[in-house]
Amino acid sequence: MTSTIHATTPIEGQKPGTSGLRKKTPVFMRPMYLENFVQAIFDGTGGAQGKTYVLGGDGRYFNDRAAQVILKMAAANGAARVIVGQGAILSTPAASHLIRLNQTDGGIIMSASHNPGGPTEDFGVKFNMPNGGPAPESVTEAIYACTQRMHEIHMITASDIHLDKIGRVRLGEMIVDVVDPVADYAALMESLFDFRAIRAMVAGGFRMRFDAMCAVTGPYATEILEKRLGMEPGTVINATPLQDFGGHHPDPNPTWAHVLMEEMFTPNAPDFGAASDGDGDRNMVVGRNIYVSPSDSLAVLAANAHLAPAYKGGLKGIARSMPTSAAADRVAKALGVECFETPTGWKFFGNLLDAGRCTICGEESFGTGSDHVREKDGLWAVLLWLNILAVRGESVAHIMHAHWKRFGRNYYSRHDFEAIDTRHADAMMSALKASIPTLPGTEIEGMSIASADDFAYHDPIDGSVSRAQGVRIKFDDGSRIVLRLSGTGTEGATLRLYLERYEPDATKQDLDPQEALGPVIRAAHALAGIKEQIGRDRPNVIT
Ligand code: G16
Repeated sequence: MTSTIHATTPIEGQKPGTSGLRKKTPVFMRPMYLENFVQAIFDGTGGAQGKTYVLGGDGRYFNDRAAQVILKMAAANGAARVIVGQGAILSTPAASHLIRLNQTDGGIIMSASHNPGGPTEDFGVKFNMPNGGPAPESVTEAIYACTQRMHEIHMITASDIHLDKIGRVRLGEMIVDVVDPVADYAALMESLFDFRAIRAMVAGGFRMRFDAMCAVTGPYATEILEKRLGMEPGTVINATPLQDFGGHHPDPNPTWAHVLMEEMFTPNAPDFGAASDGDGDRNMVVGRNIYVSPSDSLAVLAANAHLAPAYKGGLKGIARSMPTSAAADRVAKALGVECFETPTGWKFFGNLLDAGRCTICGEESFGTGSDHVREKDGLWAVLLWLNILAVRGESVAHIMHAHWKRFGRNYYSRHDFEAIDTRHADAMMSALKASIPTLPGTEIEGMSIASADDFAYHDPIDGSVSRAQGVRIKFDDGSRIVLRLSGTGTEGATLRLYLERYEPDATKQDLDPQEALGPVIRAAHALAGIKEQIGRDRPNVIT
């Protein structure tokens, strides 16, 4: 077995986005593309010499081959040990947990998350820090800088390792521990929640449907929901992870998880439904005849978290991404705890969690999590919901209506315009940003603009500043419009338009959100000139 230095040249465009580097799979499979980026991860984080890493991915096409390359590169770069999920599989939250549990020097996660997988779809790689969380901007910038001056990569010449067999093997000098991807994670979940109360609810006839969308969560959900909580076999559908996710778009939202949505709105629907994404960090929650928006889910989880053993002492604080609705802020106020507004991207929660300033975090993009790991965690959110349902003994619909009655309802929706021309998207955002100073005081759709800005985040822990995180337009009645371009797409640009309106009157809280948001939607289109700028007036995904 020899360690070889391979000459290479910088490859353009290896700048990590909202969550690591995501590209079309054929791009990742080009000669040296993966290798350059992985070498940049090692170089940009002080080298791999003597370090221990976690490695796993969501099982999408190219996951297995990429894992072999990464292992051989880790060995050549001097890593002491890599802990790999069996079959090179780990959900993102499970990887985060393993990094923390084993106190490793970080981990490499192979995933393009909610993006489709397959030979012509998407692939991704990201680095997580020793705290288990996604690398912050300072580190992704350092990695990117390394990609720009990359001239050699290190990789040993060796046969592939059998990653299907649990146990310890050696790759050159490096130890490779192939571990059960589910066991430690399932044990963690059992330590956080009242499984006995949930089992009793299940024994009493409670029914659930979990759509794993042929992605990584299948084995985790089957083990926890069916085996440990006693739900009937078949509760988890699309439970076998497939390289192309069975053609599904593994993004748990009403558009892509429509099969689950349809079932939950039938007369004989289960009591509770949920779906998760490609790598298991996102979740969608739906009750019988009621969809729970991610922003509302965060607020309800925060308001009721004390019902679960792990959070019975209360929350230290709540954090949400800026485009997420202010529903959680109202809960934080009622609980008398701090509330933080961060840019989009789970990496921004890491400092707050590490500093003990917040316990629960969430995003409108179907992400919720807590300080148990440093990633959002789809199954965690589902289990906290189940714990709350078991203790309260009420339906999802009842809990939602009671929540709105107490706190008011933040009607909320996100409109996505996907795969638009990047130049048009950039031009639209530039024009909108240029108009910011003129917006306050403007009357539109019977509302008056109170303030407008391009969101900048000042991290209260390390003092770093992240600018240009999205245009916020706030109205004097509490309504809000946010516009930003996605940092996770791989095709053209995706415009995300986030819409919010607050309704304190309990007699007006049952409207269809699109109807309730009508004036806000019209105002957004007029202010940003969406049709004129990008040539589209209808979103292709509404969440
Ligand atoms: C990632 C990030 C999230 C972010 C989401 C959408 O999620 O971890 O924090 O909210 O992307 O980002 P964007 O609006 O830039 O597309 P995931 O599940 O894709 O890893």
